[in-house]
Amino acid sequence: MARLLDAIDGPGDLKKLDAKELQQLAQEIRQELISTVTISGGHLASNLGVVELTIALHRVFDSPRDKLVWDVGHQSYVHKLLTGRRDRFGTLRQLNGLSGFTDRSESPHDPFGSGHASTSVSAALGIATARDLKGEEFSVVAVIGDGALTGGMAFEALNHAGHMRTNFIVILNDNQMSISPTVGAITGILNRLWLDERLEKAESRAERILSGSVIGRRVLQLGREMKRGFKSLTLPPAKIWEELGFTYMGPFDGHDIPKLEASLVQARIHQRDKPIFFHVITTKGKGYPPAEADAVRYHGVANNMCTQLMAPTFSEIFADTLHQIMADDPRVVVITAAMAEGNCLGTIARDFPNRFFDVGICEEHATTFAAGLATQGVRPVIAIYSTFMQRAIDQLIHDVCLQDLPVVFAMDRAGIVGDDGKTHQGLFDLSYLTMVPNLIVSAPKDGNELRQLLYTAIRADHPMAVRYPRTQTAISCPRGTLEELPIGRGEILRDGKDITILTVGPMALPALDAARALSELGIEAAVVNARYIKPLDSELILGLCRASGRVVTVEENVLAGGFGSAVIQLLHSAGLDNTRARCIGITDQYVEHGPQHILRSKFGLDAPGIVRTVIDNFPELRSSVGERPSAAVS
Ligand SMILES: Cc1ncc(C[n+]2csc(CCOP(=O)(O)OP(=O)(O)O)c2C)c(N)n1
Repeated sequence: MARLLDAIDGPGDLKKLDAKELQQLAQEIRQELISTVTISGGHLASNLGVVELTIALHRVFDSPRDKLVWDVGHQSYVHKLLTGRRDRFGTLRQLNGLSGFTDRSESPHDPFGSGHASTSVSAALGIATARDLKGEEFSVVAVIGDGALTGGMAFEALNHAGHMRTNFIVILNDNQMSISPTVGAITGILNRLWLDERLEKAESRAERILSGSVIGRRVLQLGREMKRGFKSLTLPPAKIWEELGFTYMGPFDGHDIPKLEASLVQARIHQRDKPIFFHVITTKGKGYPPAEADAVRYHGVANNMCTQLMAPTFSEIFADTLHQIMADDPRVVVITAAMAEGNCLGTIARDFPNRFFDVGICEEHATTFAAGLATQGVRPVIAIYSTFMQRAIDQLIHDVCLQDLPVVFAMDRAGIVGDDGKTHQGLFDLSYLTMVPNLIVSAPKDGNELRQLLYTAIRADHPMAVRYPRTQTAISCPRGTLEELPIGRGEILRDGKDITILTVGPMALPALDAARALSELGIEAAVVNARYIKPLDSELILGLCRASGRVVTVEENVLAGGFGSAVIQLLHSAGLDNTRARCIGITDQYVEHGPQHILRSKFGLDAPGIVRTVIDNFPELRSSVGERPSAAVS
């Protein structure tokens, strides 16, 4: 039987379907999500939860004229399927394929790009304000999850919007889940709204049953008095949004298309001199029993191309080492901004519940909260992805480093992350970290070194960052004795008189491969694991550069302001201007989604790339030994 979905080339086609067909369409969309995302990887449970909401939105509003702004954008797959991207859906998160988030360059139906949380209300308010300034007419809708609503920026925007009285709609997609259950006091308020809704429903059912008898009517009367008493003790939760300047509507069942549509039409007509807060209750993972039962696991599923190596990931080594350290040192606490799963903190949360803090999607607060803790002798470790740390640069500079407070930044997903693409690449941290006074910046080449650097960081009396990638480590890294690694000292991994290859983190490994290949060509390259990007091991670096006069730096970071820049500055300030330097890293651009190894190879961040850089830029090395072909040079 032909699928209804195959005839949906744009939102206009949705409007031709009747209620029964819409049910079938929802079913087909779920099938499509499950079959595609289990192969491509991506945010499965979040999208299963918004199928009906997305259909209803596209039937009531007229995209792209009306603007739908999805927060984070991880739940925009259904929107993509319904807005002319069905044929390309199989390319989701693959090289040159559809992005896993909204992207203005991908479709006119994506009025705002996303990836990081809590931006939708600000963006929608900006779009609506521009509309009003230009005297245009269209609707603007932001869709934000209860997880993203924990981010401070969402509240800044709500505060501003209520004050502006701008005509737009904020839809809260409330499934009580961030990646793990949503934390925070606001969640408590939302739960009460939900409870009120259930109470109302239960009450009308009871009324129908009890009103038939005298005793029943007495019981009803008593019940009403008790409810009034209960309500008078609590602030009606919807009032919060009303007090903020919004008209509150809801809560609505987010899986009932006809009711959603009718209420959205009301909201669309109603929106005149006040923004609307439209509260929808959904079930994360809806319609796929494994995802409904375990929405945390199915929030983001890995693609089935992922190789299952025996070696652990850097994230696992981090969490295991931190657990070991926390068992010995009661000063140590860990903070996550809603990323406990990604940072592998489950066991720590279980074993040290009083020293584990999930603060919500609140990187800024996490950082200053850590600073406050550190002033009192506590040793906070912030477990955070490199890309999300970008949110809190001022807190890092102003609250932590300016006061030289011993906070540890465990920066996961540093470097190229792969399928999540340009919003999630961890390619700026070396630049934004190394510019900050007092901050020590380090990167381990493997899991064993991560263990030692984390231990060093926790014992340092200064702020320190340890950055590590989204990957397995090359070797097995069992627990052992922890030792401090002297701050500012690198390690020579291989000697070589002709040229020095200076590397950051796991780039040491392809550099060693490259050095072996170069050796076959008669070029002897020294390989150095910088280990500390700040302070640099100036003695070691300058000594090697003085000897060979040639250096190549290799880093998974943007070239601007990164490790290579720091090395060149060091050479310059030491008067070694004659040393010829080449830097391998990310040139001035955002890096798309795709497999990590392909993206690395595109930027020369692998053994063949390093060999090429040496041969192309230092041709005299090769000519001095004659042309000798090598299989390793490709
Ligand atoms: C600034 C930032 N921090 C962390 C994340 C990682 N992240 C992606 S989705 C998500 C949870 C979002 O929860 P919610 O908004 O409730 O959406 P749901 O998936 O539950 O529908 C998190 C923490 C992010 N995208 N941006």
